[in-house]
Amino acid sequence: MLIAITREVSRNMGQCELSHIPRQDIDIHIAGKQHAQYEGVLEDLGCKLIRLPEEPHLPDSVFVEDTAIVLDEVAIITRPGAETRRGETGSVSEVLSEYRTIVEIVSPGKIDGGDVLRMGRTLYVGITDRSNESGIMQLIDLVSPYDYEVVKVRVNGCLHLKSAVTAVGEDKLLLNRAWVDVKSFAGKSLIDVNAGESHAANALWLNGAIVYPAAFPKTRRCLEDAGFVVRVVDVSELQKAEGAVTCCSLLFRDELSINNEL
Ligand code: CIR
Repeated sequence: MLIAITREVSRNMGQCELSHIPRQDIDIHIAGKQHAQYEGVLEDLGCKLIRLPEEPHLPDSVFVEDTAIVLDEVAIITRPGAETRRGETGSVSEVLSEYRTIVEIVSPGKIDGGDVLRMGRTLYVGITDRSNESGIMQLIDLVSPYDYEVVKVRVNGCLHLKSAVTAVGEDKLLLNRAWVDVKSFAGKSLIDVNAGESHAANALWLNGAIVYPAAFPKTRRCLEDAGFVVRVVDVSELQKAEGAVTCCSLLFRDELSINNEL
């Protein structure tokens, strides 16, 4: 069983952080509906949802992915790169402490969960404006006792590593190679986004399906033609806040699933 932590859209999401896209009006009502549909798809795909209440004073708080890195053995509470987002971690830490031992990234380190891509026992970590050397060194110290390797990846032109590349299978990646150094992913099978859809690399691979934004039909067709099961969600209002599909949930296995596998 997978557990998904989500959080209701803040009514002030219009005041979100933006780094690489221009500000546009966000319809909060539509954003809330889109978010609810996204949650419905996660449930359809077998997740048990833990929905956190709205945090009106934290505009970006729907993007829970950035607040933690949850592994089978431990949960690492991040120190988000944007100061305005640091208040988001406490409530997530509280929930996660029921499921995992909690450890934390501390100042001067900063790291956003959107910069951490796990594939098996490898954690690829983006070097971005949101995640610095101190944060990454702390992460290495925290996860090496559990036998994870950390690979640093240069990212250019987008917010997070997972804006540029996400896993769509055990060793398959969907990526925009203009934004990420592909040499970091030697040995993996690579699927390129359509050249006209630069933001199309953020996909959520979940229980055999891919949760994927409606905004990228050409890349989606390419995934479907390659045999992937794609569950399309319209997240247009969340995209105006520079978010997409991985960022709206924190997914982790419950203890029973972990023990069954051992
Ligand atoms: C931010 O700039 O922090 C938010 N407006 C968007 C965060 C999206 N997070 C993610 O993709 N992991």
